[in-house]
Amino acid sequence: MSQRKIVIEPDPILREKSNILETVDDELRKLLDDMLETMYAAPGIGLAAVQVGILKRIIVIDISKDQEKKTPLFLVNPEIISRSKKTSVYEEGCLSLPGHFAEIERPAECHLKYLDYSGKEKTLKASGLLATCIQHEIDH
Ligand code: GNR
Ligand code: NI
Repeated sequence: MSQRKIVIEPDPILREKSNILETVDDELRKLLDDMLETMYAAPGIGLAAVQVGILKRIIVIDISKDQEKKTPLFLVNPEIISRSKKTSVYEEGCLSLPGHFAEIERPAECHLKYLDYSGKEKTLKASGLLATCIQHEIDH
C-alpha cells in the first residue's frame, strides 16, 4: 500500500462529479487500499476518491475509535435508496478543508446499496456517525 496526496480546497477537481465504476478489479482494490492507508494516516474517518484526485465513485470509511479493532468499509458506486425523516446534527470536518468545522443537519439514518471490495452487490442500513459520514462522502 502507499499513501496518496490529499487534494485541498480550492483545487477545482473537488467541484467535479465522480464517475460510476463498471467493475471492481485488482487495480481498483489497490486504489481502495491506498485510500484507506491515506485516511488512517491523515487521520480521518472517511475519504472519497476525488480527495486523492481520482473522479471515481469510491469511498473508504472507518469510524472505529483509536483503541478499538479497525472496521474498514469499502463502498463502490454507493447509492442512497432511502433516508429517514428524522435528522441529526454533527460537527463535521473535512480533510480537504483543513481547520474548518461546521454543524451539518442530515437524515439520521440512510439505507444504501453499493458494491463491496470483491465487487458483490450489498445493502447497508446506517445510523449515527456512520450515516453522517457516508452522506458526507457521497456529497464529495
Ligand atoms: O475525518 C473526517 N471526519 C468527519 C467528521 C464528521 C463528519 C464527517 C467526517 S469525514 C472527514 C474526512 C473527510 O474529509 N472525508 O471526506
Ligand atoms: Ni470530506
